[in-house]
Amino acid sequence: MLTLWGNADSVNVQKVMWCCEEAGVAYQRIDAGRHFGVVDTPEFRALNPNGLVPVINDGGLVVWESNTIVRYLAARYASGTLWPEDPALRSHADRWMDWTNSTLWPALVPLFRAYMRTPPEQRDAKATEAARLESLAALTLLDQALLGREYVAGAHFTMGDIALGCAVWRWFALPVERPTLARLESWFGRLAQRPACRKVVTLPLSR
Ligand SMILES: N[C@@H](CCC(=O)N[C@@H](CS)C(=O)NCC(=O)O)C(=O)O
Repeated sequence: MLTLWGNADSVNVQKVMWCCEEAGVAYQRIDAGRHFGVVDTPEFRALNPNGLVPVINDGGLVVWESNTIVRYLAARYASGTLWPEDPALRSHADRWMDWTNSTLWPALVPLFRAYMRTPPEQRDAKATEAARLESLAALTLLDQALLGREYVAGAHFTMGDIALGCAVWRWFALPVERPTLARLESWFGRLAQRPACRKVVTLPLSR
């Protein structure tokens, strides 16, 4: 059975859990990261020298970096579904996975930290508003890209929706002003109907 290290409320760990659930991969999860610690132990650093979760061990193969894990699992266990076999289609899933880490998540992180990790009296209102606007700009771009698409790679749910959906859930779950982005909301509504998403992603955010 695959072993996954990481706390269940981590955005990056949720990508891996959601992928396993969709692909029907059985896994055991070991709490690590945040208040669970573990990530600074020599044993964990031998698995991931970065000291970050998620990490998996699948039959002796250790993999870290959440999007790499999702790609590995999709290619190995869900080829033709989560992993589009057509390279052109796959490039759409891939680009939104990379965009999640390069553009959307860096915009969302300060917003997430302000509301979930900072007491109200210590919040920097200006920086928080700047983060909201930056997140909104990124999500407006995504909303436009979803024109004529059910999912980010086209007509079918893929690994691209998993990585992106975990980050976008934070936007919807945070107590921020959200102008209507109709295509984004419809797309996320489709993701949120999936039992695997409801089981491991669309849960209350924890502080
Ligand atoms: N680029 C990495 C980032 C991993 C990351 O930042 N993980 C966070 C949790 S989301 C972490 O391990 N933080 C240290 C901790 O929780 O102790 C990935 O996508 O896997």
